[in-house]
Amino acid sequence: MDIAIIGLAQSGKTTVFNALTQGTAQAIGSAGGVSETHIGVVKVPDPRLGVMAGIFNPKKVTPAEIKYWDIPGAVHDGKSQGITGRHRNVLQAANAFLLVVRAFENPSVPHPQVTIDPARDLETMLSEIFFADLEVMERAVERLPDAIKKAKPEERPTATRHLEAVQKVKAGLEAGIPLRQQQLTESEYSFMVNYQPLTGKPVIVVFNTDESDPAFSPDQLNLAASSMSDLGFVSLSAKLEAELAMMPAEEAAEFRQDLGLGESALSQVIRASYQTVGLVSFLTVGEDEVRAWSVKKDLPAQEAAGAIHTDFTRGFIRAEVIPYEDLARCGSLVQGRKEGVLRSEGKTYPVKDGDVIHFLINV
Ligand SMILES: Nc1nc2c(ncn2[C@@H]2O[C@H](COP(=O)(O)OP(=O)(O)O)[C@@H](O)[C@H]2O)c(=O)[nH]1
Ligand SMILES: [Mg+2]
Repeated sequence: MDIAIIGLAQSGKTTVFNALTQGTAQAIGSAGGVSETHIGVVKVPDPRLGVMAGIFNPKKVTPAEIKYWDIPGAVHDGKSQGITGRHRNVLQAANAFLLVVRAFENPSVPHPQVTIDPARDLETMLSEIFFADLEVMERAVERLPDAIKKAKPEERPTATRHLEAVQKVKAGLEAGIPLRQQQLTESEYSFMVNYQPLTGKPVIVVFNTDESDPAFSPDQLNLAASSMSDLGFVSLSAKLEAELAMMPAEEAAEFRQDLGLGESALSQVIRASYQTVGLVSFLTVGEDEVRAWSVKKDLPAQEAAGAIHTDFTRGFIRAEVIPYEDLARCGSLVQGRKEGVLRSEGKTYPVKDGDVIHFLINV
């Protein structure tokens, strides 16, 4: 799972990244800084792993991972960073976006649009994503009729369907509907894979609030647009969270209690990411390794096997599945089989959160 962090200049993207990854990436507060793209791997906390480790006593315990990408902006000119131009490939490859919106006051960090206005900034960023897709669709609509003319007769029907799919998506975008909310047939959708439209990706919005106003809530903003109905929302003070993330865990917990802060930025963002993207974790267990894997909810077992190794999809025979609670109660796979809670499932079995799965593979 790759999540790209986007947002206006000085919204706190790098600070959020640091809060999530306990990283030391430099947050550039003054104009003119150019830095590298930062990639941070975050381990998804999962208490079920500890319980499984108690049963299997494995050599290794490996949590699921989410990769966060912090994309720098070369210019601090008030434009969004990275939507267009050289970082587009990173955005297209991402599974979701973490959109940082500035809600903090900080006179020493000038806002590119001068005033602090989270609703405006959120809309600015969402429309940039829209326009990036529209531009791609418009170019395709101009180019494709020519391609149809030049196509061999037997390729013409496909090329025509391609154009129709692009026109449909373009019309949807013009009506303000992001791709992820458009109703496409499987065939129409397959043409979109070439374009990797950005509005097809889930968006988790992080309101970067003021340290002095941790109670900030997006409810106070007017975010009624239906194009926003499927966004995830998190509010946190990135600066404070980044500082806490650098402290020893015990000390951070004490501060958190004193300040009346709830969940850490990391667990808030991970939970929102799982919810918004529709992820679940399944587990694999054994004496070598107990491990969690994140996949889309209800993904067919055959495809879920591909999360472990791409060859596993091709060689899939069946999956032996036992829900985590049952295995924790039974204390062993053998006992689970005896009690009939360890089941054998086929290719299309939709994977659920907490399934402990053993894939039988023909390699
Ligand atoms: N007061 C305050 N300052 C912040 C907060 N988040 C970021 N900043 C400051 O804003 C400046 C820009 O942050 P940075 O993470 O580099 O923004 P980016 O351009 O979006 O990557 C830095 O000086 C940060 O210290 C916050 O929650 N509160
Ligand atoms: Mg930055």
